[in-house]
Amino acid sequence: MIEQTLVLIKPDGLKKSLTGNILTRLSETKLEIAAAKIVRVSRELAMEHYKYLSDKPFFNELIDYIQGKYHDRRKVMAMVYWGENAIEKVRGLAGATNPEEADATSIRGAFGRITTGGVYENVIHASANSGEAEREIKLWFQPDEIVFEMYPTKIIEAMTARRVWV
Ligand code: IDP
Ligand code: MG
Repeated sequence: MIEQTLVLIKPDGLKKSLTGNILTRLSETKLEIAAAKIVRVSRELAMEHYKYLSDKPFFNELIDYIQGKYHDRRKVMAMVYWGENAIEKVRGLAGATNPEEADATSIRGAFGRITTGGVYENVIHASANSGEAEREIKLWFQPDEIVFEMYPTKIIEAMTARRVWV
């Protein structure tokens, strides 16, 4: 099945200079990159992305982590990968959520760690299923930032203030 999935290189992945390594691993899947950007993660975006974990004891630390507060890198790299079984392929490369339990050859197993504060710093995010992928891709990307039409869109006429180059 042709699918799309959201991939984030988390702040620890950026800080550890793993971007090239991760892109190389992902390129071996033969999936296509349909969108990519560097994002400064607002608290609102972080909380919306992880809203299903809001009742967990580690939620506040998780929000600080994805915002880059532990890595003085206030950014993540966000990408959409597209192709046959994209969700399962990327989850397989990423490895288990707990980096100590993840297969040692997976990205999380090789490069992740659990901090003394109990945060799973696991380097990469990958959508868990097609419903989550749709929710996450629509949260992180606007339709015009993605090279394929993955989900239905509509055109609205709007006069809104926006920043332009001077
Ligand atoms: P996933 O990233 O493998 O889909 P989720 O359960 O969706 O796992 O959790 C989102 C993120 O929250 C994880 O990637 C990890 O950074 C963090 N996390 C999940 N469970 C725990 C935990 O038990 N302790 C600390 N952090 C956790
Ligand atoms: Mg998840």
